[in-house]
Amino acid sequence: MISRIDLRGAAFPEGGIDRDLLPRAELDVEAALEKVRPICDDVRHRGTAALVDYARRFDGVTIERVRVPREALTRALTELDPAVRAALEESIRRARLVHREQRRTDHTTRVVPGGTVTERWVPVERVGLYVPGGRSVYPSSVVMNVVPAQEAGVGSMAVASPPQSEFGGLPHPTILAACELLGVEEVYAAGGAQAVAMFAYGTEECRPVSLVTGPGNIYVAAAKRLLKGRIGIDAEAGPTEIAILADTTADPVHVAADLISQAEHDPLAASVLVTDSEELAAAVEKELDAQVAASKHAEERIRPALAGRQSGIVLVDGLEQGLAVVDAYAAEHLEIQTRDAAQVAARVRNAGAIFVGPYAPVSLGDYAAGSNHVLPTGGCACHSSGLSVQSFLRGIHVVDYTRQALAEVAGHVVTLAEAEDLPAHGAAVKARFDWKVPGDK
Ligand code: HSO
Ligand code: ZN
Repeated sequence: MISRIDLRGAAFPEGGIDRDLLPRAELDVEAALEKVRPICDDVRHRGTAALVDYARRFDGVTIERVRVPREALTRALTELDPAVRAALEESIRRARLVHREQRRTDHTTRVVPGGTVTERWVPVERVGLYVPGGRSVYPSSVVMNVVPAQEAGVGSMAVASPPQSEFGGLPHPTILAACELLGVEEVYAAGGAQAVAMFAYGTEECRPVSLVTGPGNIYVAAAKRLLKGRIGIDAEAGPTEIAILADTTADPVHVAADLISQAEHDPLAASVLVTDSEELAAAVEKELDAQVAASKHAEERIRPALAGRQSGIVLVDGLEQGLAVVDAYAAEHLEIQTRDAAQVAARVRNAGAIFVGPYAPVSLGDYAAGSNHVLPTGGCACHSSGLSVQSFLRGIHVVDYTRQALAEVAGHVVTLAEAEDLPAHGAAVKARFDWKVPGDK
């Protein structure tokens, strides 16, 4: 069901191994761009009327307005299963603990006497959070987007999630309940590219936002790419990924269960085991057969995900090569199930999140570790981080110099301005000293 890639005996060059040797899904966001462009333009020009039309066409619902009424939010929370409410509350509590500590404090550097630069952290004024609602309905993703935004101090936020015919054209009730629990009152029944366009351009009902975060399908990713610049975006989330670096100390039952857990998301999800143990590989293959057969989403998602070319068991010669492979892969989620797992984890350079040892499965992080589950996919973990308070802040440099402090460095500014053939830059400094640079004869 899962293929093997045998890298034993392969040369591992100094600069890291060739990523093309490793399994990975390809997502053609470029191709979706042409499809979403007219949709985004339409929302820009016709606003709510366009969103209502797309709700009919793509979601099969007839709605008159896109904004979810207040009563629907309160009702959803009242009707929420108490066990789900308790679990969401605990998830929120833990996420708050972690994200609160990420808050940045302003810092002032005294560069010279009379010359300071302060880095002032300012939250984005208004953000739009997209919550998917097709194959996946993830109230946990509401938590993972809203909590960091709130902890950053974002003053205004709106959530959009696709209208569901089953629920009278409203987003899924668990999504609404999670919004209510978090105190988010502005919720829209809009999905796909059109929801991103609503956030970017604004409509009669929804004020435009400055930043859009949250995962979504390929059309959401394409709309984010198209509208980036007008709005800020987080990453373009691709299908979920789990990589597990494991040795003979790992329990094949756990390894198989964890590989399956993320394969459950999507037929394009990636599950990758990297091990130096042929014995573990064989035991995991056997376990996969047994556990997949007993899984609810086996046929439509898990089997295709595990059998796809994005998944595989990578055999390596030892831990060093294993580390080289997981660094080259840069997984969204990386589990370390080896001897001295914490020490091994400390050596990893590239991963969205690292899960250490036998009692930190990715599912824990998905719901209730306190960490964020919106993480870089597709190898982007080598240059980007997951969602955090930082994603919702901007650092503004505030430059404050006295006359004397400017005088001290004026000559250097003028010299550099001349070196760049930008004499007006130098003139702006000279004008403050009667056109004579301090220190000149
Ligand atoms: N593993 C997903 C997040 C998620 N899992 C939501 C369950 N619900 C991407 O990190
Ligand atoms: Zn998950």
